[in-house]
Amino acid sequence: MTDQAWILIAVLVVVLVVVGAVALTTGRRRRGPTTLPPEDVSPYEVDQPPAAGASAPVVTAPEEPAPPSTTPVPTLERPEPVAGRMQRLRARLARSGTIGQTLLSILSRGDLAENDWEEIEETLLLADVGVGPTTELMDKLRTETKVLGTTDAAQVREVLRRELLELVDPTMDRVLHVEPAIGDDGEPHPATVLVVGVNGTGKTTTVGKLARVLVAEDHDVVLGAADTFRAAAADQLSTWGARVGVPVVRSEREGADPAAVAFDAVKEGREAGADVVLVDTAGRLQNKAGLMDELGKIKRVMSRQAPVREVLLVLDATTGQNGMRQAEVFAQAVDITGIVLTKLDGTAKGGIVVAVQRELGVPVKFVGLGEGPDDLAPFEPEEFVDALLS
Ligand SMILES: Nc1nc2c(ncn2[C@@H]2O[C@H](COP(=O)(O)OP(=O)(O)O)[C@@H](O)[C@H]2O)c(=O)[nH]1
Ligand SMILES: [Mg+2]
Repeated sequence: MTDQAWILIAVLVVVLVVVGAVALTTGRRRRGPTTLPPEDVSPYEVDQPPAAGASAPVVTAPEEPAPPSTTPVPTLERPEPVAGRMQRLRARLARSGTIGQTLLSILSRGDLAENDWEEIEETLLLADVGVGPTTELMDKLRTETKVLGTTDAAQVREVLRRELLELVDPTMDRVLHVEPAIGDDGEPHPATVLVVGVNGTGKTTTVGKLARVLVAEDHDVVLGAADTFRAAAADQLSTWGARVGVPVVRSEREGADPAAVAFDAVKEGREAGADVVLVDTAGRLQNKAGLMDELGKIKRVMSRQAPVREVLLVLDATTGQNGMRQAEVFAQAVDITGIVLTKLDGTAKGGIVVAVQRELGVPVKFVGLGEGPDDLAPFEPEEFVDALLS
């Protein structure tokens, strides 16, 4: 063979090696461990969903022409606009509506006797409004109905509407704060949101739904699967992300340090120039000290990349007083900035909105009203009270 032929062969080998290496590193990106100090740092991976309209990678064999690809092109879902969601889902509050109707019918009897007031009290307590707010509302209603001196349904309704609305407090700031911000280093950093709560309350679902809310509002989102307790939790989140083209940072290993995954998610968010990073957590309520340690560490470690703007507590509206006790424990472990009340579609105990806000001094920012992907609505006090009275 001639020298040229040898050179040609050498060049071909080099080209093949380079092409092979590139093919191996594209597709799914895998990373080695980060340099995070936490004891138990895990390698993690990013599920990069394909961009809209992008075709799946096709491997071609040199000898035969590639058959037409039958892999379906993944199409991204377009989440429903956020405005007006609570109105759309209003019918789902129908069960909660019985509080308002019962109160209206009692108040319309006029000239109420003590047993009528007891009935009102019982209605409010059964709806989980809580003892303090119930007493407060009853005092106001006693005075107002006396002043009103009428059983006119429309007027009684107006009084009740005004008082219920005051109880729900329309003045609270219910905005999810994900506005862009510049860090101490002068660099823009993503707004980060940590989602906490007991197992089964709907955290992962809520993170998935929230991602859709943010995508609907044109945000670039990254999700962090810091529930490393069960691999299924990360899979669940990956599915949510893939549907709307949102990358999910997760650990390859069950039982990895959740703080390391949360750290990596925020890091990935910074590097990708995302504007919001949402981090899902496990809901282990071992004991208060353990919970404080774990959530405190996750929050601290995330803050190294970007300040944690929101800590959302997810509460299952159907769990009543038990849920309230859990809420208190979480509030002691980490500074909650907002509440997401899930499963409000499956309960007549809508009064928990009032009770939990009072107890924690933090607004309900979103409500879950079903299992559909867009069944999460920004909480609107007027809509809520109107639904109770409809
Ligand atoms: N009806 C209803 N079900 C919900 C709602 N939010 C969550 N769920 C369901 O609650 C179950 C537990 O949710 P998941 O997100 O896995 O809870 P996690 O353990 O806190 O992460 C799932 O079956 C969800 O579909 C809601 O607003 N309404
Ligand atoms: Mg979960």
